[in-house]
Amino acid sequence: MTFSAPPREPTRTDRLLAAVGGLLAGYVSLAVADLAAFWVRPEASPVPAVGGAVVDRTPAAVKEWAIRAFGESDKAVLQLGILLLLGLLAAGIGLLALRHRAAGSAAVGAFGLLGALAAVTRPDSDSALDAVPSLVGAACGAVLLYVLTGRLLAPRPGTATATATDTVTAADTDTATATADRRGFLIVAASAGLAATGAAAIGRAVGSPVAENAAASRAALRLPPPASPAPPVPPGAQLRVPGISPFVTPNRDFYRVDTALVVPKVNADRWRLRLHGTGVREERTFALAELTARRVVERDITLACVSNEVGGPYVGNARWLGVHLADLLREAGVRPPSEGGPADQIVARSVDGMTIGTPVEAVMDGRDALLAFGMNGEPLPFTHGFPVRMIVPGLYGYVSACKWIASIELTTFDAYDAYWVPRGWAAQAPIKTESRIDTPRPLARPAAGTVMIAGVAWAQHRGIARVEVRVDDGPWRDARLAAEDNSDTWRQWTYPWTADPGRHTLTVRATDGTGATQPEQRTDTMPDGAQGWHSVDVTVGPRGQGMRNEADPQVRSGRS
Ligand SMILES: Nc1nc2c(c(=O)[nH]1)N[C@H]1C(S)=C(S)[C@@H](COP(=O)(O)O)O[C@H]1N2
Ligand SMILES: [Mo]
Repeated sequence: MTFSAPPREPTRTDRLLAAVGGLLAGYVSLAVADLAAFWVRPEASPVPAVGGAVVDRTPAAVKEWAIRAFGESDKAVLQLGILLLLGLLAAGIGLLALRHRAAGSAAVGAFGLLGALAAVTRPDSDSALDAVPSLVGAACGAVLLYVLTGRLLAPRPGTATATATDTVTAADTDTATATADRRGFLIVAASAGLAATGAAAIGRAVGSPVAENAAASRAALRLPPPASPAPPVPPGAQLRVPGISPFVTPNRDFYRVDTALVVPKVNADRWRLRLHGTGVREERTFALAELTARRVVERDITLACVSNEVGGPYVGNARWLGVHLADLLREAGVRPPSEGGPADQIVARSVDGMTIGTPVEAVMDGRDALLAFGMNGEPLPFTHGFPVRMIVPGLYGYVSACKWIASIELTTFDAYDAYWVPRGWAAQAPIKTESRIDTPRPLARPAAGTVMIAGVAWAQHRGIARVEVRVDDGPWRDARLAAEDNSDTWRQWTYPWTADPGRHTLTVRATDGTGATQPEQRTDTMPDGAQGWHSVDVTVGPRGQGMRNEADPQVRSGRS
């Protein structure tokens, strides 16, 4: 009697099944890990953890390319890329397991370790527990692969029988064995796949308890009435022109730019803000209720991203509710450099480890630099930094607008480079004077006659003094400016154009409150923000033909 099977050459079907087994082991690993992460911390799930590590190590040029190529889907594309790569590796591991059963499982384990390492070395990881999802997932995957490969390599009972009785032909044995082994494989594979999918579905339906608590804390937050309300938006600030960006960007349409692959869901009840560093008399920690109990101010402020190309969508205007950061700093004994203070940089750290450096001078020079908890009448959405974020009028978001803020450290620009600085972006970045044509949209085909050219212009904290429009190489003509809300907000503008049939290039430029005009020269977004005139090419059809300008809204609300 022989009990061990003679080694046999795997058939093509064996290899195919082995690759499927590898894929399935990978799938089960990720599904189990993701489920485990619900209880530990959603961010500790392997794909976002590895993705976050990739994001942090991505050269700025690649990040710029990704934003340009994929826009706000860049994160989805990254995670899809990771999944595809993992899929290939998993299939390869399946084939490896066919040759060396234990090696296959060890390889799954190695990936688990890699995921665990990525999770615990994320800047927001504060506990070794973050390793658990990847490890548990990989353990399940490794066992499954071992069992599945066992089915494929199973000793051929037929061979043993044949040796003992010598009555079945080789061909019969092979067929019988193959069928039996593969049936076992398929049964195990299907059960494991179904179990993992079912568990993942139940997990999704129940939701992460971590996120649930955060959502409950947000729902329970009552925004305090402002002691200093924002003046009502002047009626003339919002023009009635189809296709123009609305003066106030609704929260759901507000652009989102951050490095977070999983939106941090912070429980406001447990949230604390730590204030410390050079020149702080006594380190302090604030709970949300301590902030909302202070003198609350409400302000309209337009936020812009340094990654916004000329004519791009990463700019939006909202009504923020919060407290003046300068007051907190003064109470803590902080003086700006102009008063002899030792710190010239505020480094804000978020719960997900982002660091954002802001000049102390700008925060304390009297502008409405806010620790904001309200956005357009509701608590900050999770995507926009709940429970508290910074907003500093006049500075690009990456040097001012820290979301999910956890601490504020007073330091110097010499002593510390915030996240984007070693990645090639400027340490100091005031928002550049810019204007954008919202309508007509590029390549529109309006009918000849009066075409309303309209858009927005912004030069936060300097204000917009003038907007001019040029058709082809004609003279610059003054656009009509909408009423100004305040110098920290963008301004709508319109220009009724008497359009003749043919191809035309429309160009806009703005002049800010200091008298500086947006230059023609295009600059790159890197290192400190794109600038240059925005142009749109249109083809005007004969009167009464072609699409009407009004039917052609371009940038509806600050995003493409
Ligand atoms: N924690 C955190 N805060 C952040 C960022 C980030 O990646 N992480 N991105 C900054 C950048 S680059 C910009 S432009 C603004 C965008 O804010 P929004 O997503 O609310 O529009 O947030 C800033 N605050
Ligand atoms: Mo940004």
